[in-house]
Amino acid sequence: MSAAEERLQEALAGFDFGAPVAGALRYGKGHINDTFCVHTQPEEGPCRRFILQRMSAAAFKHPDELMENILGVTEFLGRRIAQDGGDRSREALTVLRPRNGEAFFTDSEGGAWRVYPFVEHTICYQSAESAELFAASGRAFGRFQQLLGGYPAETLHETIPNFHNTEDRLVKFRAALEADALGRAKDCGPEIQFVLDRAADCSVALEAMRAGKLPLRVTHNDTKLNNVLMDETTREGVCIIDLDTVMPGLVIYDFGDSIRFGANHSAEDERDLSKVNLDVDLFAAYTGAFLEGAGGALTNPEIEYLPWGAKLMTLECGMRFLTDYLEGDHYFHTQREGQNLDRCRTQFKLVSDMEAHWEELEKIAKQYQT
Ligand code: ADP
Ligand code: GN1
Ligand code: MG
Repeated sequence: MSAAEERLQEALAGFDFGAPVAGALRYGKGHINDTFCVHTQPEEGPCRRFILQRMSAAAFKHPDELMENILGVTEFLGRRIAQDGGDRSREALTVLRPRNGEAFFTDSEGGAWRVYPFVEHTICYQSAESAELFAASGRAFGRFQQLLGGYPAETLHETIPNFHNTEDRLVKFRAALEADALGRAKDCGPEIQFVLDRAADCSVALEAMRAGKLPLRVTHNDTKLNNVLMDETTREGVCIIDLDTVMPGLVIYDFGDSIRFGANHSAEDERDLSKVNLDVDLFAAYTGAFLEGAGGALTNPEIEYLPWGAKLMTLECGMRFLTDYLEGDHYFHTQREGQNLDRCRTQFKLVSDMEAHWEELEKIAKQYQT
């Protein structure tokens, strides 16, 4: 048995799944955590599934603080959903504590593991198959924003410091470029120049925040389409997942990250850049639905800055992929060489498209200002 398999077996033994475990298979397309789907085999009744995750040690330095956030947020969401007459076990994640009663299980090498019951009868999409589906995801993320409106932000730990601080991401990019530890900078001259040409953009949202135009709220911060589970029948959003980065942030980050990932028809690591194009109709569909889901929570300046949220999240994500490429792919999971550089290129293609369609994007957002 490999060391990784041994740690997995330790983690499985650390939880009571209510029935014997029939197997645990790698699951999902997340870039950060190691995710497994656990199948149980009860003597009677149907098999139940669980999501078992080893939290990324590269991303999260304090799993105790991370899980404190998640326990607080899932409990809060569960209560709000139940008050609204919803099904909290389906519409919010539930943490299954390990046998020792703590918030997560620690294996013999210090790996931190957690378990959620699998939210059944849902689909996790990797791309928006239709404007309706993308709009449904927008409604769900907007509602999430509204539900967390009253959450005590001061109790949240910053699980990744400066997560969407684009100025700080630029500083980190410059440091990686300066170090050029693997001699890879020579392969990405145009991408490096793309960032340097947009250094001033990195301050736009932060300047607006410092000027008091954009308020800090409790935000999700990782609103890709594959972080919301959709009902397999109605195709409406059921449950927002991947709560690792719920922290104070700007609402335009949540809007923007969804656009970055979902408002186009190609994979994030597509190599043929002619296939990577911003779909303005998807942008428009998401905008209306997100604002509807948020139920009037956004102020006029927040609505005005939505296109900036899209551009900045895309630029920042491209910069993060490029930084990881320059540093040797330590942060994002990769399945092939050069994948982080390919991902960076798709992001920059989308940024260029957003710049080309800027007036249209501003016009769409403006319609919703009161
Ligand atoms: P990562 O941070 O690596 O993206 P996620 O928490 O997003 O990890 O989980 C990875 C994938 O696992 C998701 O995209 C989704 O497909 C699946 N998943 C996670 N939690 C659940 C759950 N409770 N029920 C069903 N599927 C889930
Ligand atoms: C990661 O965890 P996942 O795969 O949902 C990353 C996001 C990036 C995204 C790019 C904690 O999201 O910030 O935007 O990859 N999550 C973290 O696809 O860094
Ligand atoms: Mg995820």
